[in-house]
Amino acid sequence: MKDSQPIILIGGGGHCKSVIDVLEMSEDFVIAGIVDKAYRVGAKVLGYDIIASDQQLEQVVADFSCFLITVGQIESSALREQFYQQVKALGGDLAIVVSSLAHVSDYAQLGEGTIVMHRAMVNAGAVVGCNTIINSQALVEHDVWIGDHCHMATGAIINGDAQIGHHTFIGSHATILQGVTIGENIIIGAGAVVHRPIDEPGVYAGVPACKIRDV
Ligand code: JB2
Repeated sequence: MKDSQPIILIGGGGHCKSVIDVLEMSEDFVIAGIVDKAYRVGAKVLGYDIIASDQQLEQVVADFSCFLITVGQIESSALREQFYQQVKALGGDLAIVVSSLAHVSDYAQLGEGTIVMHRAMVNAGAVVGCNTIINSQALVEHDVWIGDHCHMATGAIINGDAQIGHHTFIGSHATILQGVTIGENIIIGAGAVVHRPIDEPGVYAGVPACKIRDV
């Protein structure tokens, strides 16, 4: 039997619950505790203890080596990125987690701190950056490039050769057509269809997707 590595989760809300479910099905990790806001220390998430607050992170990184940022990301990636940078600066390692129900091609690459959740697929030639969420049932097709601190929400479809810049969020069931490039700091609303390149930061929605506001 192979050894499971203790892992600390940072952020104990809804996304953390989904991550716990992924980790419990993995033989690679055992959940050692959760870090959340100070007032939540002592509470539990799905039976796992919130063992420390952000203020105690330095000590937690001294005691453990492997981490995953489990604060979610609906619009801004700022909090996820802040914790990612903090853990790295303190010398911690960010895990790469792939659900046993997901498929990641042997010809794809995932960056540190990235999770591929249940029933998601990352196909051949795809490159996914660091601290990115490929959420349940998302599809990342062949040769797609996705940057750091992104979130492909549940059921999002990123077709072949598309590119997604850093800090960009693709909403649930949005579709990015083949070869389309989306820049940094862009939010694509749920169900949108993007058929042309987008480079100006902002929130885009609809079919075809149009800008509806600034971020
Ligand atoms: O400053 C913070 C902080 N602010 C919020 N420090 C720490 N350590 N944790 C913080 N949090 C924690 O993030 C909250 O205490 C809470 O545990 C969590 C936010 O929980 P919530 O359930 O509101 O959202 P989420 O970020 O876990 O999940 C969102 O994103 C997912 C991808 C949700 O909208 C989910 O539905 C979605 N699937």
